[in-house]
Amino acid sequence: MKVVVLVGGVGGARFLLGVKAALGLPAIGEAESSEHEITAVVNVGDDVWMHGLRVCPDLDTCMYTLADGIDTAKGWGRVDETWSVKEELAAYGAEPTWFGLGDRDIATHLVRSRMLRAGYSLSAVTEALCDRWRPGVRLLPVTDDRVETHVAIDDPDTGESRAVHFQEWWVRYRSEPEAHAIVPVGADEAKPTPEVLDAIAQADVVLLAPSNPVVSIGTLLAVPGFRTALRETKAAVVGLSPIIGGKPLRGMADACLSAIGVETSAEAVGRHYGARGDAEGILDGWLVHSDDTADVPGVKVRSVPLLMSDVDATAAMARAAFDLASEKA
Ligand code: FO1
Repeated sequence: MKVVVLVGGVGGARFLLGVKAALGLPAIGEAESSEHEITAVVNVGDDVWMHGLRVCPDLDTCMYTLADGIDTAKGWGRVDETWSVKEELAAYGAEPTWFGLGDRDIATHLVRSRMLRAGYSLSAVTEALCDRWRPGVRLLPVTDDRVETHVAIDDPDTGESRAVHFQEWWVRYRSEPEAHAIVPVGADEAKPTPEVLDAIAQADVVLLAPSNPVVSIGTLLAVPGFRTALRETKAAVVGLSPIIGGKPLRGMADACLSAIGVETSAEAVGRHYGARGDAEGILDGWLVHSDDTADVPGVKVRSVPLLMSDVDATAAMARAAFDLASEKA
């Protein structure tokens, strides 16, 4: 089976572990051979230049998580990490000091930045990095063009309104300042890569991971042509709600949803994505948590446990999504 999964960072990476397990593949690493193909289309809006290095948090979180290189406590960065370079940068007063780049993680950014400067696309860079890590899932950035999520806030120190990179809002300010607007800068001029469009067109099933509907899934949908590809594929498109019992499991989906005027509920997010039978919608099916209900016109809704407490629980979620997808046929 050809499965395409739309993902952001931590939640998306954890979900991919379950998708692999649901297909009988080892959650970590690469199987010798399999008749299944899993492709992750990954958000690039969190990507950022830091100290002259290109950091791609969602791509790296997926790569490290699927190859057991991740710091599972933090959900990002490398396990067994050291911070000598970070300490030296701070000693120089080199800003930003609020963004932690670990010594092992820096090697990834050095290889990526050198390849990007040599003219390689982000897709080619990601393929090269995955040649070492072998995540067992093909990781595709949604676009090779520059798309960066910026957030309009009132500066906590001066009160004046300004736009900050998503990482400053999320890491420096802990997403506390109200987000007046969240903008995927560059999306209008970006296009999905041919590999992404081909994967969606060839897919048997497309799943929306329980990632942030605004800054992760929303950024994918903001790339012109991506939404159309989802509406035109023969594959069934099934999403999993990131909102459980009226609140997000982790991260800041509620702060982001309020910024775009969407209520923080499984039903509201499902309606936000919309039914493929509608003018703009993308969903055939929508999985909500066992205690939630949702009426999403034109979309088949099922209630199943959506807590990714371990790989087996996540695999059960993926199987439920495959079952719902097969009902569409
Ligand atoms: N998150 C933090 O809360 N603090 C950090 O210092 C930090 C550094 C960092 C470095 C590399 C990387 O790939 C991710 C990093 N993150 C950090 C997480 C990152 O902000 C989020 O994982 C994503 O952008 C949201 O999914």
